[in-house]
Amino acid sequence: MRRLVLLSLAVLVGCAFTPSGERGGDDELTLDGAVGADASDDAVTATIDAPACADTDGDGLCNDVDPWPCGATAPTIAPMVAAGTDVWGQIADVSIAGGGNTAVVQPGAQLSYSLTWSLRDSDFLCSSCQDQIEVGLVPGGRQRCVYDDNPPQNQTLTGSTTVTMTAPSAPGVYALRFQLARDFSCNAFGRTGWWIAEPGNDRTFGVLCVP
Ligand SMILES: [Ca+2]
Ligand SMILES: [Ca+2]
Repeated sequence: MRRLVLLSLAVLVGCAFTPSGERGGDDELTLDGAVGADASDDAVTATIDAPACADTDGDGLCNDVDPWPCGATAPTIAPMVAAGTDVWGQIADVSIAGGGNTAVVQPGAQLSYSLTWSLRDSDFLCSSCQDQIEVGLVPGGRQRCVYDDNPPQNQTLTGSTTVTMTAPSAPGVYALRFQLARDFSCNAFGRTGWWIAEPGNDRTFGVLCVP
């Protein structure tokens, strides 16, 4: 029993070992119970050199075991993000590649994210206006509209959609954001960028880390 416990401890120490450089060069692990027939001659001392590894964000965790290789930890993104008054929109239930609203994606990888959108147009001055909910990356640009129609007046519409995309090729942190638009259509007059201006951080519904 003692041998099992000590071995488990050794494994734990091994897992927690982080070659950050903070602990200097060599680290010593004492593996009791690793060899020998009885506890008295079990003790061996193994010296382990810190393995070289890529640690892009310098937090002491190698990239291949770092759950968020773009900083200490993934940012916390609100599960529902809303904007607007006369034309109100909301994005919720965001799942990137089957996970939550933050994800590590490899450069240039194909991925998809799903979301639930809601929209209410209570602007009585323009009952014939078309509305759009645009989504895209900042930095990176608009991807598409998840809503593009003239909604019934002052009713909350809701729908779900999945957006497929190619991850950026350059390492970095990219925000998924939405913009409310009132163009004639999503691509009126060949427009492919954001309506009026790139949306700010208050319209972030997801974050991608490209290591
Ligand atoms: Ca790291
Ligand atoms: Ca990290």
